Amino acid sequence: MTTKHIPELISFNVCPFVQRSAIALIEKNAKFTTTYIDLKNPPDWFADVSPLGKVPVLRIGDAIIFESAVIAEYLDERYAPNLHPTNLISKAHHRSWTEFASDITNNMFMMLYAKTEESFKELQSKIKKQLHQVEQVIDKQGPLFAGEHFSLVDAAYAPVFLRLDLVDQVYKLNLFEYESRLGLWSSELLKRNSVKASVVDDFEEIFFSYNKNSGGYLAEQIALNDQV
Ligand SMILES: N[C@@H](CCC(=O)N[C@@H](CS)C(=O)NCC(=O)O)C(=O)O
Repeated sequence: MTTKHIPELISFNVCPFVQRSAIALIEKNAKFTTTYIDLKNPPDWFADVSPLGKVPVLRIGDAIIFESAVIAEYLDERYAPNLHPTNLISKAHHRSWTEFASDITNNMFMMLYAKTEESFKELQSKIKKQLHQVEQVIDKQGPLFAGEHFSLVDAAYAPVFLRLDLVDQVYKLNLFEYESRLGLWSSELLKRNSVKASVVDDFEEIFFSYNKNSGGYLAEQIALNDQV
């Protein structure tokens, strides 16, 4: 194992889990390269570097690190500044709520591509409830999860807020009020340089094009709104 190599982030351009890794790398001002693959048609070498067949993967020389939470921990240990609190309980608390972000991310993914109105609405209310749960534990003043300092848990929620915000511009999800504490957190994350720089320039276009091609309930609603 060596750390002299520049990390290579193996990515899929709309993946929220990859975005977490990119945000952490950028926050840490680390040099890295990004290799994009098409998950629907992955290159032959992908199976050799991704035991679970998923992105993100971080390749450092011959070493392979997979799972976004593990990548985040590695980056935090390797590069300053520290994006975890030092207090052990606070650190574990951040990790727990990062796990929670993974559940929201998966529900969001299923909502974006849900085939029926019923499943879409079910997931929409599940996410609304989950966001309300997070709102109970975030720092009261903000603007970020733990107050003023950016942490890895912020990197896990930013991809969720980014996608919900894009959808909200064309189809009102009504998941939280923009004037609420969650709204403040979301807008703070969305204007952050690391978050903006963590996705490809044409992210919005690509994101909506995947959604449109899914033929799901949301795509149908967006198309209907377009006709109005
Ligand atoms: N638990 C994984 C989830 C990563 C994940 O689900 N990535 C998706 C793309 S956003 C993927 O690679 N899916 C391919 C598949 O499941 O076959 C992590 O946190 O890294």
